[in-house]
Amino acid sequence: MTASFPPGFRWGVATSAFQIEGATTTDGRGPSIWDTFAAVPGAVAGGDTGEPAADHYHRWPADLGLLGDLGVDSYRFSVSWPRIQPSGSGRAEPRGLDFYRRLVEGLRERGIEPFLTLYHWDLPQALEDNGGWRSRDTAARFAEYAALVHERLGDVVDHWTTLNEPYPCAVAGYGEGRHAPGAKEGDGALAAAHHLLLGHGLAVQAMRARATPQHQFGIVLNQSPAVPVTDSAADAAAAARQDTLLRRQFTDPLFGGRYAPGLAAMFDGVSEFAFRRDGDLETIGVPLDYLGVNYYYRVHVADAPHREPEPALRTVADIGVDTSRLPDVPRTGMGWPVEPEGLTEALVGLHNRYPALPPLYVTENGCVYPDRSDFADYERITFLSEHIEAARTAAMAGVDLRGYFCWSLLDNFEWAHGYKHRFGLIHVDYATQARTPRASYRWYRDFIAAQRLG
Ligand code: IFM
Repeated sequence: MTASFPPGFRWGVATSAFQIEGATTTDGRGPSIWDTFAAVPGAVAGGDTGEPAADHYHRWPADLGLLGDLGVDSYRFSVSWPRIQPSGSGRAEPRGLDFYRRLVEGLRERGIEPFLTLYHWDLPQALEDNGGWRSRDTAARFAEYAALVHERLGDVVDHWTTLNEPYPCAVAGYGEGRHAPGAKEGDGALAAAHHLLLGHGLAVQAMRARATPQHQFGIVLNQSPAVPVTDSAADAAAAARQDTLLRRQFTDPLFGGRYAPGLAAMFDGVSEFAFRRDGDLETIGVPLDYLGVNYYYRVHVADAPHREPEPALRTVADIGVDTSRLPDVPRTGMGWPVEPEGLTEALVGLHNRYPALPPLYVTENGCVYPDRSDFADYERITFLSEHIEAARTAAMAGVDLRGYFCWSLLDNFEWAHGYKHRFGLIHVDYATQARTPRASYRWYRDFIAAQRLG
């Protein structure tokens, strides 16, 4: 691999609060929708919950040591909203803010740049009880919460990400019911997507009002380009619908100044989009300093009948596509097709589509494979090196790419899959909380060191 990333390119790893922290009732933390959802029998594999996760809430000093030894210059993590506002609004819980302050100060002592994400799916349950992201009020609450965190940490954090992946929040959470809060709706899920974007825009405005010049504001989107399984017009149209739902529903308002063309027609009879108000597009389209791209796989799409013929009864995920016909390529332990070229395609595609696109980071990329007893995860090393090469190809093609974050530092709670699937460069024994770096940890450490030598 040629060492030709731009000067100053950042190398990091990513985690999120609910997936690693545990300590779900400690220091005044309130319940989140994922605590509630995980308690529903059958919702999460193995009946797993946010306990113990990787007990990072107590073991963060040792985890900082592992980050330091890895040699990353940047660390992407999220703040747990229910630690800061246990019931979703009102004054901040100082113990929650103090935890993140200690973490960030520890990062800075090691010369690691904190990339803070405000929302990685753990909505305070109290807000869900008032409608959750279906409700416009949640967008306003999110901006208040963002301002509280920004006020307390603005002197030690420069990179502020509002949302991680609003697509699964809205579609898996409010449409398919696979994620918290477990709803299966049409209009409600489309409203959730809109209010997530609105909350993002309001939060950036609130933080920017008191920002210093070095503060950067961004959002993270998952990008899975849709590929039609044949060259038929019907499959091409199905792929376009898939891209509209997963990508353009978010990227067009954020970077194109408009709602995605085709979205309203796709959901004719499902939603009247009455939740859109004058001025929302301007708020959502607030200029950003960066866009984070999470890439894992492409979606292969065939045209198919709607599962529910009656539009008024359809969920948001029922868009007349079949995504089960996978290509004949290797798959990860989660069954996801390994297609590094999809990362190049995602980055170059964004660059070509949106002239006003801010600089990009790859903010998540990683994989799961069954472990060997010696944690020699050669498949992960191959996966990461091929995807880093795909990112480099995009940078060479003119994409303003500023960094790459591997998902994830530690094994963690993989949402509805529970603890079964392990994404970590570091193995976590959940019974003892012992950390064991995998071979990929050493590979990434050596790779980063080699990049610095040029
Ligand atoms: O674990 C998740 C993460 O929380 C969001 N992006 C995808 C990862 C792997 O599924």
